Amino acid sequence: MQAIVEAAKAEQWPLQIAAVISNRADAAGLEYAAGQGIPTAVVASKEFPTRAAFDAALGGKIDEFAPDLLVLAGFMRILTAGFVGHYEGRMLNIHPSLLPSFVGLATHQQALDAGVKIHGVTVHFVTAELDHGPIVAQAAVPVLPDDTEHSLSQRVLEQEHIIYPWAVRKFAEGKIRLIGNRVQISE
Ligand code: NHR
Repeated sequence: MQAIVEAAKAEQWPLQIAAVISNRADAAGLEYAAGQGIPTAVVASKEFPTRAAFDAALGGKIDEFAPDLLVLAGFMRILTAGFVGHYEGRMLNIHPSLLPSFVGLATHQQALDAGVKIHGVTVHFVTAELDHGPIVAQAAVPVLPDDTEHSLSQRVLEQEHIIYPWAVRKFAEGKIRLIGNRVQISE
């Protein structure tokens, strides 16, 4: 999230960051965003009895800001199909693996356990099926012999900070087209 906000400022993107919203009051990104003059909000997931109730409250809060694009950045709650449908074609996520490999959590450990020589990161549209939406951008990194989960995750994170801002900018510029399951991006 911070990398996106910094790139938007430095490169003077044609957009406004409408708000930064978290399901946890202690998320570090809230303080950063507030310091940048960005509106913030918390919808505390632990205060809701069901996923559907949380998603309804979250959606209500997001819609107050009427965003054109919703960007998941470190958001760790699986979203219901109803929520996802409401933002179809206008919600992005970044997932730390080369999808469709290694969905879910602990992706760097999954890559080490599988013994792959190349790992990476994927920006994708969010659909109801976890980590399966249309792929917008990917970046690959080598897996080195002495890698640990930490060293590998740091190498991937460097790429995350490049491709996520790039993808958001392309969306804001109207240069991303969804054709079925495929994403077309123009220069
Ligand atoms: N929701 C839908 N419907 N589809 C996707 O593709 C989603 C999504 C919600 C979040 C981000 C994803 C990631 O890239 C994401 C993609 C959390 C979990 C998870 O298991 C899985 C994938 C992602 C984020 N969450 C647990 C849950 O029960 C909680 C885990 C925790 O709190 O640590 O929600 O990583």
